[in-house]
Amino acid sequence: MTDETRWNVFVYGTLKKGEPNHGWLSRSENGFQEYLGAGRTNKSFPLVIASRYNIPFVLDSPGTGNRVEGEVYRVDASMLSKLDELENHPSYYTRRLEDVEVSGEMIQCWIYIWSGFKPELLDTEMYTSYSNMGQHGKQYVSKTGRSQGKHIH
Ligand code: PCA
Repeated sequence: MTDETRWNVFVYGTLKKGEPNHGWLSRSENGFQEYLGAGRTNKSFPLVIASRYNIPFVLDSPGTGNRVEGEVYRVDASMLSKLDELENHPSYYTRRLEDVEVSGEMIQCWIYIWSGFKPELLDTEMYTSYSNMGQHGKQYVSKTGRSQGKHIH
């Protein structure tokens, strides 16, 4: 029997269209996905670019920063577990439900958030929307482009 359960996921970083990990989300072997539209978190969060690999993170500090802009997808359980694999949930990012506004409606979506960050990160620049090729010049280093080990810190 096939699993018909569908989940909403809000992506704000490298998984968006045109960004370095979008291929992971659009690959049909990974599971089902359907684009629902542009979204914006209901709460504000710090969206920063950090670590030596220039990874975009929404930090677990609601009420700080901006309402973050991204994209909402409807995915199946298979795709959700593939996204967890990419994002190292639950050991690195944590996936949790947050309210996201899509076409004037508020819907609950999974979002990958970083809880274990150092407080100094709150002093770095906070963005509304992520683009790898943005003016910040902090280009993302893909997992395959990282020389040592499997850890992503
Ligand atoms: N990938 C996930 C979390 C941050 C990232 O680079 C996303 O795009 O939402």
